[in-house]
Parts: sequence; C-alpha cells; structure tokens
Amino acid sequence: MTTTVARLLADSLEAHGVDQIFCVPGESYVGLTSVLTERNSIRMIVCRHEGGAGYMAVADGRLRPRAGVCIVSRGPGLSNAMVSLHSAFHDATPMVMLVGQVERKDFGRQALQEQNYSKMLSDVTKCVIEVNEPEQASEAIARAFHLAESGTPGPVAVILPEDIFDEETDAELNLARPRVVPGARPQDLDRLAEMLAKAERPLVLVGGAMLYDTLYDKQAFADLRRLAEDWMLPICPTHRRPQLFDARHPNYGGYMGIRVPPALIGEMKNSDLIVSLGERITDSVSQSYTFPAAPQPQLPLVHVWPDANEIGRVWRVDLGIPADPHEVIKGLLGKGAPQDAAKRSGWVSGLHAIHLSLLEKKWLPTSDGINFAAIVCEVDKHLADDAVVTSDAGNFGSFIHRYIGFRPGQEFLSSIVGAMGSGMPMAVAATLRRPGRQVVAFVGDGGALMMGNELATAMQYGGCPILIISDNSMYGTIGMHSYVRYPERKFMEAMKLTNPDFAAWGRAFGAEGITIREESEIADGIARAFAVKTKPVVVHCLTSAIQMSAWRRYERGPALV
Ligand SMILES: Cc1ncc(C[n+]2csc(CCOP(=O)(O)OP(=O)(O)O)c2C)c(N)n1
Repeated sequence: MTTTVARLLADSLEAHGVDQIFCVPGESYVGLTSVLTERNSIRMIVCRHEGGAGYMAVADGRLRPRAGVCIVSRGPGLSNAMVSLHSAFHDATPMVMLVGQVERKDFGRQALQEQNYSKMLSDVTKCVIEVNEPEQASEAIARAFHLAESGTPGPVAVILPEDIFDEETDAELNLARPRVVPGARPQDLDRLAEMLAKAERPLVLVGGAMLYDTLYDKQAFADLRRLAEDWMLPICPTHRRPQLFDARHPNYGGYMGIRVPPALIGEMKNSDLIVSLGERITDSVSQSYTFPAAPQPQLPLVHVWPDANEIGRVWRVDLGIPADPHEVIKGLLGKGAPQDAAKRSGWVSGLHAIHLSLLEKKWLPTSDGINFAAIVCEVDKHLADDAVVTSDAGNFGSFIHRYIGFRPGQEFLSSIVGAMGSGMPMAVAATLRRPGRQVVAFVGDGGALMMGNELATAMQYGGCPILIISDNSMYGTIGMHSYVRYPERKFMEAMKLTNPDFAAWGRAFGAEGITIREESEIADGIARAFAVKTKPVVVHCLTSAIQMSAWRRYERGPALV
C-alpha cells in the first residue's frame, strides 16, 4: 500500500512499541513531527535541551525492555545531544536517536548545519544508519532497534534527510525482530559449576546485563537470590547498579562501585574466583584496572556477558560465556548446589559484616555547612519500596551509595560513566514511565544548572520529582581530585561557584521550593518535600565543602578556600 515515508516511519516506531519520544523540535524533521503528533499512540515529550532529551531516552531505555527514543535536529541539535550518546555508549544502554539532516540535493556542500554524521558519531554509537531512499526507512528502524538492544546494548543513530518524509513509498512495514537470547554451552556451564564448587572465597559481580534481565522477567531477581542462598555466594552489585540485590540480605557481599573503601576492597582481594554475571567490567568496577588486574587478572576470572566481542577485550578470562546472565543463573540452579556450599558461609558473612559497617548511619559534624550524609539518611527514611532515585555525577553521589541500602523494587538511574547533567532529565523520564511513584533526584550545584532546566519539562507533563540539591558552592569532585593530587596547592579559584537561591529558582518554574540551612531543619524540610506530591519540589541544601565526599574531608579545611 502506498504511504509516505513519515507515515511508514511512524508505523515502524509503533510496531516497536514506542509510546513516547523525547525531542527538541527542528526544521529538519517537521515532516515527521507533523505525522507523529497526529497520532495518539506516540507522545512527543518536548524538552529544553537535546542533552536533556537524550538523557531522558537513556533513562527510558533502562526502565523498560526497549530502547529509549529521541529525535533531534541536525548540527546544533545533535551536537547538544552528544553527551547522552556518550553516556549510552559507555553505559551499554539501548537507545535510538533519530536525527534530521539537510536535503539530499545539498549533501556534501556544508549546507546549513550539515555534518557528516557517520564521521561525527563513529565513536559514540554502535551504528549510524543513513536513510537516503524511501524504501530503506522502515528497515532502518527495525535494524536500529535490533542493534541497540542486542549483544552489548548501545545507541544507534538513524539519519533522515529533510526532504524524504513526504515522499511516497510502497515499502513494507518491518516488524520488530524477535529478541535473540544468547545462552551458555553445556560444557561451559559444567565448568562454571565446577569452578564455583571448588572456590572457597568467590565473588559474584552483577551489573548492567542483569538489570535488563530483571526488566524482561522479574523472576531474575528471585533466581539470583536463590543462587546466592543455595550456593552460598556473596553478591556484589556494581557501580551505579545498587538495586540489583537487597543491601540487607545476608548474601550481599558489598557494593563494587568506584573506589571501594579500603576495609571492603582489602577483604575482597582475598577472593579466589571472580564471576562477573552480566557486568561488563570497566575501570570504575575494576578499581582502575587493578582488581581484577588488566590485562592479566591475579585470580581466576569468569565473564558472563551477552556479547563475545566484549569478553576478553581487556582481560584475559579463564572462562568466557557469551550469554544472558539470567540463562546462566537458571542453568546453575538446574544443576543443584554443591553439597559443601556452606563451607563459604564464613567468607560471605565476613564480607557482609564489613558492608553493613560501611552502611552505618554515622557522620562527623562540619562547620561550613551541612554534612550531606544527614540529608541522604533523612531521605532514605521516606523512600518507598518502589521509589526511583536518580543521581547526577559528583561527590554528593558518594553519600547515596554509602548510606542508602537499596533493594529490588527500588530503581536507581544515573550516567554510569559519570556524565554530569543526567540527574534531572532522568528523573523527568522516571516520572513519566513510573507515574504515581516517588522520584527523587540528587544533584550538585554544578549539575543543577547544567540540565536543571528540564524542571520545566517536568512541569509541562505533570511530573513531580523531588530535586535535592547539594550546594557546596563548588565543583567539589574536581576540588577533591586537585587536593588529592596536589595537596599543597590552592585550587578554589578554578572550582568555586556563585549560586542562585535554588528554592526561589524552583518556585519560578512553579515548583515548591524548600531551603535547608542547618541540620536542625532537615527532618522538617525533607518531610515537607515528600508531602507535596502534586508538583515538583526543589530542596536547596547548604552543604559542607570540607566534607568532600562520604569518605573524605579536607584535612586542612578552609585554609584552602
Ligand atoms: C558533563 C561533564 N562535565 C564535567 C565533568 C567533570 N566533573 C565531574 S564531577 C564534577 C563536579 C560536580 O560538581 P557538583 O555538581 O557541584 O557536585 P559536587 O562534586 O560538588 O558534589 C565535574 C566538573 C563531568 N563528569 N561531566
């Protein structure tokens, strides 16, 4: 049946279950917007910055088993969106970005805002698909979703010239391609079972691919717990994936985030086997490539990841299983636990005891503002079992991981690679995908003004996130790095920030604004924030710069300031 490219593209997106698209409008794709807005099936979420739209798509790609989608305009629009592609690529998050392009007759002339997207995006996408013929449009969408969601997930860009949307075509609608689930060979499962049976002090890391398993099938949480209990294994959720295992469960072996505290990493290093179940392993998780050491690990390493390309790329592994982690868990459960699994109970309880001691809600007083620990602990008291928490990048985030014991059912969203600006847009995406649930975004004063403008998008679509801003009047993380690397040098001139009254800033958007200046105001301020529920809330917390992170203080204090 003859249709137009724009209608065929809209049909193709619908066929892939797309129900919302994040965008900043652009003249390069009005032919598509006009068709999409005619349909009730796909909601266009109009954002204030393409980086914000992109981060929302990244978050959406982690909140359901389907790539998040955004549309941006050529040159400037895509340039703004690059940070979200960078994050999706490093975070192994499925995302499809549609990009408007100049008319085909002008290709290569450096027409207004034209870029060569295959060159520009070559290192931040899994694939750039340029659609130059109407017949390719629907196939391009099907390929984009397939590539974004399979193997190592990631972002795929589909480039659409401005003049293609109204062209007629008889091309067939391409339906979504069935999910390919890679599984383990029987001999590999046997070997893994043998290695696990023999190990006295194993560590099991769980990460990103495990998160997708829980989106496809909630049973994955229960199966992982059973594996941990029956086989007596310590489970260690990795960097910014804290919700994968209940932090209070006795088999929780410790959070394997960036810079694990010495007491925990010291004990972890006594391990005699690491099994990475759906964690890609990065420099953050491996403590800057020291544990496991790259390229030759100091202990046996088993890597389960759904993409053979990735396994062995950096580390020489003893056993690589290019499989879906849940399939491997089911395979192990089918075999039954070793008779003497209880021999590891001392190892597991030892790790868990260290983990619990690190979670303890205690902190030191500070003279230059609130210790952010006190705020985070108060927020934790109000978090529902199905709350969504987002975090921007910055040292304030270390307090979240130190003091909040996450549990399955709660969700945590962040740029895993640590790109600032993600916290607020991810919270907006969460309010849309999880309506009626608590959504709390933690940001620093740096990140707040990078992408905090998406508060306007929350207002526009009725989202009610609570934005907790840690205002230490500086880009604190970088101050900490300067201090650690050059302890005798001053650095504040290059880090300090002059901030607005963030509560008033929030009220200007139509949100509730609350200011917390000292510890005595925390309980009331946070309770008021959680009570609002009908509009966004901005909580401006005047925090200490001396307490650099949940683990570190400026020994020399304000002398450096
Ligand atoms: C987009 C981006 N720009 C710069 C950085 C480098 N960076 C990492 S953390 C940080 C400071 C964050 O400051 P703030 O939001 O105030 O939080 P704090 O560290 O003070 O808690 C910077 C500049 C980054 N990670 N991402």
